Amino acid sequence: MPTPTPADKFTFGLWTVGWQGRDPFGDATRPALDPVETVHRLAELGAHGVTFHDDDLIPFGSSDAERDAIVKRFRTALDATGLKVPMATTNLFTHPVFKDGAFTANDRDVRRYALRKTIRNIDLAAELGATTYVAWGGREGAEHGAAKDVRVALDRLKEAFDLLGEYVEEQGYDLRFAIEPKPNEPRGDILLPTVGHALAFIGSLERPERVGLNPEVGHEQMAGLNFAHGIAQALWHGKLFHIDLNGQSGIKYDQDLRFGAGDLRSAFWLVDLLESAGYDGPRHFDFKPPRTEDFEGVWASAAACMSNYLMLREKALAFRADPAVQEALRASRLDELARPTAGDGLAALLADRGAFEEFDVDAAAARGMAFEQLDQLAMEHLLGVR
Ligand SMILES: [Mn+2]
Repeated sequence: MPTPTPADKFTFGLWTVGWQGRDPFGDATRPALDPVETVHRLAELGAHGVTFHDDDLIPFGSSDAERDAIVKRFRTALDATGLKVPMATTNLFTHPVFKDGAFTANDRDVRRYALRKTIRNIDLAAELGATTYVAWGGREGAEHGAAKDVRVALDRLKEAFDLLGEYVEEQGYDLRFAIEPKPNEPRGDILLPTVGHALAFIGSLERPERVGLNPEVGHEQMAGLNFAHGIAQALWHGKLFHIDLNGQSGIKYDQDLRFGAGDLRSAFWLVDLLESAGYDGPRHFDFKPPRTEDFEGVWASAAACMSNYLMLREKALAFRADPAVQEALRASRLDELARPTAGDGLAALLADRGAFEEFDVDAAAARGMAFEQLDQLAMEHLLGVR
């Protein structure tokens, strides 16, 4: 079984392995984990880094003195293990004050508080060397109709990102924002529900170059979408700033399974895409070890996220290197897709009788695409029989 090393850039949120198993129907099944222990355990498992929401590290309501002591202890653990903090984010969803959202809450004072809470943690993120700041707006949404004017709420969301961008620029931080779309849960309907919605929104911001995406496997799959396709489009726009890897089985509640569990074929195509596209950012796991597990199960689950990625990487590389696959790709005419449709210009296209007047439509319609043979080769690689 492949063993992860920091060069693989695997990272975990404190809230992932630290999830206590509290769900809408049941209490916690595990005690709280000390973030310092998490740092040491992740380093032992071969991870590259750790990420956090402000409140994961510093309990909500801590005094300044408590906060300083916690950060100092955390830094000591990072220094001792060499673990990095490539990303941080803000908890704008747990406290009841955020029940109607944060940057888009109808209450203006809540919006101002949310911005200040975020800015406070941006300072800490920059201090710890993070270069990505994730924004998941889980409470930015609605369950009612007229109670949320979506166009006006989007004005406020744009205002928030413009102000945060201005702050980061003023401070001279090397920090970019990554928006994390999600269709629903906890709100009935969340703003910026998919990768596509978020991409369009980013284009309306004052500093679009500073804002990209942090797509999560399960979130797109909750909307019934093809995750690898969403990631491909994010890459095409130069907006894949970060990624949340986990597993999901179809359209249902947010499962946050370990990476590779859920839709295994989709995970294979995702790893194939990330590796062949040369994505060099963190491979960040945002999963929840099921509440059936004790701590032994938690660490087994974290290790499995990494080994599943590495096993799929081996399979994807072998798939691409297989001469039979290269031949099948040609038979499926991927090389032809890569050729411009009218590289010699519009006038030449209009003058080409072979393109229309003399085009044998029936012969073209009768050509098989050979996609099944190609896809079965992927299946054989994935199942380990090739
Ligand atoms: Mn999730």
